[in-house]
Amino acid sequence: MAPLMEKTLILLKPDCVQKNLIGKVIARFEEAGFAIRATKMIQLTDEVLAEHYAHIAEFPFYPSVESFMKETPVVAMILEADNIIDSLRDMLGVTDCLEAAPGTIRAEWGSKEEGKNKMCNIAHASDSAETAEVEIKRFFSDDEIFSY
Ligand code: FUP
Repeated sequence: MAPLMEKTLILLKPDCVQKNLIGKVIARFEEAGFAIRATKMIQLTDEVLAEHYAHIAEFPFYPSVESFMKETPVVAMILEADNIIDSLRDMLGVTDCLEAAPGTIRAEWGSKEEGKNKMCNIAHASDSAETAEVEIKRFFSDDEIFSY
């Protein structure tokens, strides 16, 4: 694929925070050569979750996702690299931690517990350039984003 400098929005979810894996996950990002352009810890609210997860709002599992995502603060980040949207989602693995390829973050650290395996999956990453643009604006103001 031709190089294309992209930014993506990451949320390190409450299971990542509760398992003390923030440092290990960020180390994987840095080892991959992804530049950290912004980061902060935030407590998610019902309002922001309703926007962020509008595409799953009608599913019966949404209330569980909403309460899980408020269990602890999350770490929001903007990362930048060539083709990072695809490479970061490859590094994470698919949504279901039981199905995620060996070596991916979700296979290694996500929940294998029935009922939690799709929800407690360590991190969110934007799924397209269009989504990344909207999600970056949702969580960060311009003065919180750095290029260096
Ligand atoms: P992803 O892009 O991998 O974060 O996955 P989705 O956008 O499809 O899912 C959004 C959120 O819903 C994720 F946090 C996982 C959760 N989810 C469930 O809890 N159960 C499901 O069956 C599917 C998704």
